[in-house]
Amino acid sequence: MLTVVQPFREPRFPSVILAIALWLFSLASSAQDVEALSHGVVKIESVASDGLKRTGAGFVVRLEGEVAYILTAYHVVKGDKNPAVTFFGRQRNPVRSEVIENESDLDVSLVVVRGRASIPVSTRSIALAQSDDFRPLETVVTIGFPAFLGDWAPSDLKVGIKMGRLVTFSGAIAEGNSGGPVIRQSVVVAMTTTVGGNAGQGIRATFLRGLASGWKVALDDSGGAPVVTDPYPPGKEFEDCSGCPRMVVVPGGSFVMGSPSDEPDRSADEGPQRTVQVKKFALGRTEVTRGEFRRFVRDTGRSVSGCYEYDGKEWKLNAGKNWETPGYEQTDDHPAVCVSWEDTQAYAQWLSKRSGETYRLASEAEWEYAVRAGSRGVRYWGNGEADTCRFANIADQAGKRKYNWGDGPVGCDDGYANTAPVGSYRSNDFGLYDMLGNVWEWTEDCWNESYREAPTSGQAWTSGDCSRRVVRGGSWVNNPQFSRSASRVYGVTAFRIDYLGFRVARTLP
Ligand SMILES: [Ca+2]
Ligand SMILES: [Ca+2]
Repeated sequence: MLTVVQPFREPRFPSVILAIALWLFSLASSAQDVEALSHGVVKIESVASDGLKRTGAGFVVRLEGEVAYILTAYHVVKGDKNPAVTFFGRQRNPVRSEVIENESDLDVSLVVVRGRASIPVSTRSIALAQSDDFRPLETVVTIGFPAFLGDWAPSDLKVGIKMGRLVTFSGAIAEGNSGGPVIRQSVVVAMTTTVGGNAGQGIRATFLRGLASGWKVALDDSGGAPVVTDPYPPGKEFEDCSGCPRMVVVPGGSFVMGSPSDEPDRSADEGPQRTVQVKKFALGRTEVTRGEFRRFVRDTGRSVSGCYEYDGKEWKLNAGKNWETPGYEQTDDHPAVCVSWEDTQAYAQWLSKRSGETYRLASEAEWEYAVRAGSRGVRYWGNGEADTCRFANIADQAGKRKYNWGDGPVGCDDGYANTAPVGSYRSNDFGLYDMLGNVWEWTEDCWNESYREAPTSGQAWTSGDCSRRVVRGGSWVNNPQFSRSASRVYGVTAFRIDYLGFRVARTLP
């Protein structure tokens, strides 16, 4: 599964050019936080009265209530009172803006976008520098829309000379960079006006400040710190380090945990139902994969061997089996199995150290809140079993063919008798994959026979039988009764078996 790395769009360009863009991205991002800055850069598309279309850049200098104030080059918006503005993260959703001030001699315009729905919550402003203390040959970065590099493409520039209000620079820039910010240490030092060849010039920020003041725009001067709002909006996906599991931000909320007494196939330990509050947190988009787990084993030298292996009828402890050789075919995109609860704790510790963030298992309450994703029924795709093969890898006709199972498996066929690559089925409404099915997942909680006296805070329940921990979601070998949002079983903490894995959670600030 490939994920397109922001800020690049679908590769509409030859791969060599994309590779250059990625190289530039890595260069630029090594010096400044390009992704964070991109939230302050907009794409501007205008159509002049003669029908001429232009694409350029602009940047947000003030966010005030439901209004974003954007500086751009006059020649980018010339002849169009209402150019289209696209914010970062809303690539398919340009909004209408209004040009409210022009300074044609200096090639600067002020554009506003109004309305809460038009401005993404992650938008930030970028501060304008208060002095010109950049030097010739210093490396700065610009973010723009040159046709050959793509959207929100960062380019490193070298500062040239200062001439009056202007400054020159050299680097890979083109028409789509016009109006874009030239940034040093997260602060705008100039706005690009003209470009040509591998060079350009721009208006220094100190003069832009004078213009803004004349236009009565009170600049957001936070010294370059983002004016944002929330770095972890619900639904955001992120990775804290290369090779770290991809995470999804799960919104906070409250929900009814457990199953009602009339739910088919339920067991008594799924009650009594109670309302639980869950704070916003991040949860692995998928189960931890074999490839991700290998990194941890290689790095720590941890011995993870001995596993209960399925022979088609029952499970037998096989000292020679482990997460790399569970007894059936897997690739590195399949979920790691033969992993004990103790292994998951070591993995989370290792990941926390590597990323500097707090990784752990989800509490059982967080896990059930996440699997439901707002749904109240038996499963996140509904109450019945009919759609199972589109949403979850459980015991089905594929497994029945391989193992000659009797009645019990679901009637559909998903093509996987054992584990499937993570993310092969549809997600739930929180964007989480394989919450039901594929492999069972360890949670943090100690085992208790019912929810009587269970916490309602969303925290893990750390009393009860802590030699056993709660396991959730069912797996490739289990019949539909276990692929229910409320279904819960347990595992002894040292237990390793070929249908049991995990996903990690992360505490958010
Ligand atoms: Ca299956
Ligand atoms: Ca699962």
